[in-house]
Amino acid sequence: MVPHCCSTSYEKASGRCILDTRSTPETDTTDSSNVMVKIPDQRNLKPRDCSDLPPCTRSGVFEIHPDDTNKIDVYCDMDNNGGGWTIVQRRVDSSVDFYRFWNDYKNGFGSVSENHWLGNDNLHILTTSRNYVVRFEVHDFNNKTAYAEYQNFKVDNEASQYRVTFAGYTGTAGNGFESNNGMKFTTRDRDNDLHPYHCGKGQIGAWWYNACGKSSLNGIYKQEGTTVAKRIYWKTWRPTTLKATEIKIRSIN
Ligand SMILES: [Ca+2]
Repeated sequence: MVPHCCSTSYEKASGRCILDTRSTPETDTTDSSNVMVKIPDQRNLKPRDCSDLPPCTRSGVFEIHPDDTNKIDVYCDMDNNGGGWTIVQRRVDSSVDFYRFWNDYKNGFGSVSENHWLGNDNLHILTTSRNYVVRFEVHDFNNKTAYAEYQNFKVDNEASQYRVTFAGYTGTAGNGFESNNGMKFTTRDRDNDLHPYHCGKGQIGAWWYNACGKSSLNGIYKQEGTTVAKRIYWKTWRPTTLKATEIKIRSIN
C-alpha cells in the first residue's frame, strides 16, 4: 500500500511522498511517478490563521499571528473540506470538563489537539480581523457525521458579552444555530440569554443561548442514547446526545 518513498515519508492524508525541508528542488517524483512535495519550513512563517499556511502543510498545532500584538497556538485542520481550518472547539470524550465559568471561556481551556475551547477573546480577535466562514461538525455514536456552515461569522468583544453574528446556512445538520444569531454568550456564572431562567445552568453548558435554542455543543458529555436536556445537542439533526463535535473557522480574504 505504501508507495516507494526514497528518503522521504509517506503522508497518508494526501497520498503523497513528502521531501525533507533541506531538499532541493521543491518537488520530485518517485520511480512509480508519485509526486513528492517539500515540507514547508515553518520556522519563519507568521500565518494570521491556518488558511495562510502553505498548501502542502500537514494538520497539526501551529502558532498563528492574527495581528501585530497577539499570537495563539491553534490546531490547523489541513486535510478536511479543503483544509486551512482553524479549530475553535473540539469534543472527543468526557476527559475535559466543559461546565466552566466566564473567565474559562474567555481565555480558553483544554488541550489544543484534543478536547478544546480556543477562548472567546481569541475568537473576537480572529473574527474581527478577517471575514470568516464557521463550520460546525457533529458526530453521533453510530459514526455518522453532519455539518452546518455560516458566512460572516463574528464574535464581538467582552464588553458586548461576546455577541455572535453570522449569515446564511448550508449543510446537512439542519439550521441548529439559526436562533443564536445576535445572542450574547452565557456561562454558568453569567446569564445573558433570553429565557426567564438561566440556560447556562439549566442546560449545563456555555453557549450563545437564545431561549435556549436548538444547539449546545459545550454541554455536559453524556453516554450514548440519552435525550435528557443536559447534554451535547444539535436538535435539528439528532434528538440524542452527540459523541464528538468540532467548530472550525476559515477566512475568505
Ligand atoms: Ca436568562
